[in-house]
Amino acid sequence: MRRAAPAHPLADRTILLVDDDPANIQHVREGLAGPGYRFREAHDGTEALRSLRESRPDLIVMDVEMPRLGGVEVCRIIKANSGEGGFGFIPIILVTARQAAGKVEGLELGADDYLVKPFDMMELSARVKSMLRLKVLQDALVEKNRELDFKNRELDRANKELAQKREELLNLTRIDALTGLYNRRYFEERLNEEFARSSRYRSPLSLVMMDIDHFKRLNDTYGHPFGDEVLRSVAKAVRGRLREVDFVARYGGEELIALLPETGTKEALGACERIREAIASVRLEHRTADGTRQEVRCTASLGVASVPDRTLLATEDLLREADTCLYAAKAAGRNCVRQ
Ligand code: GH3
Ligand code: MG
Ligand code: MG
Ligand code: MG
Ligand code: MG
Repeated sequence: MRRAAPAHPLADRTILLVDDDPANIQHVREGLAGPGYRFREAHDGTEALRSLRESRPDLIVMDVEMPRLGGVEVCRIIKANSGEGGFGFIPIILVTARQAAGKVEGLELGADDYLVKPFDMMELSARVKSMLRLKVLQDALVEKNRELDFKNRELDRANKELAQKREELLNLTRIDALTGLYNRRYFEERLNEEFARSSRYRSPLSLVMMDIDHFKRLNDTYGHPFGDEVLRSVAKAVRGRLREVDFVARYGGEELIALLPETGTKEALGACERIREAIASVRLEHRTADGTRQEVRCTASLGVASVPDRTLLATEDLLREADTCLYAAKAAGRNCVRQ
């Protein structure tokens, strides 16, 4: 619901009148009665500060000479607390019986305007209007800034979400859907990087190729979906046997491949033996339609090649050598490692 616009653009604005003499306050109230301002009153500096803590006026017209806490001191306190979380911007018109010398002091302390008693009511009225116009502009600026801050925060949040989504999407293009391992394409990217790093620093790097033994037979006996299940379990067993820094991918149908950085021939052979054992320890249960249960196991053959090696100068050499070793493992009777 839209509020009816006030009759005067500055009506509805609140002015805090601070003076230890009630007659002065009354005089100013009457003089400013025209546009429909709201008034609040305080009779010394302490009361003025208390009133400010309760709610913010749009303007303060304040006497300088007051008992206990004078107008100049109150002005200093308000202006020192005008930042975020403080009083904000409240224009202050100081009124004093002093001679014009005090004017400079008051303005330097941050009073926005200054009048010397006895003053012309028309002049006070004009200065009040000018100060309130300033305050209206300032309020609009503060509001705009707040909106911009809010929009910026929303943009930041949206950007972060987008970056995360992009990362997730990118990851999806690297993952093999069946096994959850990385796919061949991403493996090749990583192989190129790791091979280049290993060549540059002459650090050891091993590549393992694994192929499940007689997988065709397993598929034929228990069905393709069960074969998929076996493949998932083997992938999990291999991943679980390797270090965080090792990189495992599905290279083809039932062929997995692993990259072991900082791993030479001896350690690679050990790692392959552990992988071979882990795969041979996988136990799956197959159920036929009539409810018969059967324990199914499988084995795999592994071929491993390592650099530095004088004959392996490119990633293709390393891949070919590991494949040759895998073939040798198959020829040697399967469920074994060849290097
Ligand atoms: P070996 O490797 O010991 O020589 O015998 P093998 O029976 O495993 O022979 P090969 O590696 O040539 O055959 C791979 C089989 O794996 C053929 C194919 O039907 C099956 N296969 C490939 N990808 C998948 C898959 O995603 N799911 C299932 N269930 N089977 C697959
Ligand atoms: Mg006074
Ligand atoms: Mg195969
Ligand atoms: Mg084969
Ligand atoms: Mg096979």
